[in-house]
Amino acid sequence: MQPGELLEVATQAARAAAPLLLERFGSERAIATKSSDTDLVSEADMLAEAAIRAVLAQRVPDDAIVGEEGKDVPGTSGRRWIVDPIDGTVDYVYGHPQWCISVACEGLAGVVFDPLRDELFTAHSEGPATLNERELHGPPPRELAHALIATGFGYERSVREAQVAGVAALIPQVRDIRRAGSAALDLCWLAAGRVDAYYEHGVKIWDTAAGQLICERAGLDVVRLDASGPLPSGLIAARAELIGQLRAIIG
Ligand code: LIP
Repeated sequence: MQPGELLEVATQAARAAAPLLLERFGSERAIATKSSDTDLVSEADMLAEAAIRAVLAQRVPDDAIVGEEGKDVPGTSGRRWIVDPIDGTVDYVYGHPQWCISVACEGLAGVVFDPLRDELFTAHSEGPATLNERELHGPPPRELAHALIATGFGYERSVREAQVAGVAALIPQVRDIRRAGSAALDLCWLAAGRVDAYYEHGVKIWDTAAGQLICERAGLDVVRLDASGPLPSGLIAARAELIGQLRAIIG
């Protein structure tokens, strides 16, 4: 399959989960917690991932699947799908309108679908990043002091305590920060120029796989942040000239 065909599969899979998520949004309750008592999972997460997996099983049955809520599926094709049925689960459960569906064929195609706004962010390895078929090229050049920075915080107290130092050092030196609650949306909003940079320690591959490709195809740099003490590894994404300045501040 060519990257463009894989993108069509990713789009079909992401859209398959949207109706049930929209129907349950605003009345959903968490059914369990995971890494900490604030890391929620809902029945909607489980149902949405099942809908996505059903499309992948039918369209690309020989491919591997890694999903936030389900068991890994080994494959024989060499391709691996990375699925987050609701990125922004806490937002979703609270009725906070900032969540999305993220489906990636690792390194080849990625879709982030925001059903509330009907915004479909896409990219494949041989084409542009797009929002509802309009090409994306990231934010314009801006100096750090005028930059709007998206970030997020971990579910574990020890990680959050370590993240405070970085964000405290950052806030006086930039325009402002934004904490949307969804890494996938943060990355896509960066590709769309709605923020100037995004960084976060502790994000998982299913949070970022699609959004990272969309940022890269929009011409942005996406760089790994190494683990440091209690801070787990993560990533930073921005125009190249901002990456070094931000890393010097957040450590
Ligand atoms: C979320 C990430 C977000 C992070 C949240 C959470 P989830 O993923 O997308 O960037 O700050 O703590 O991890 O759990 O909603 O799929």
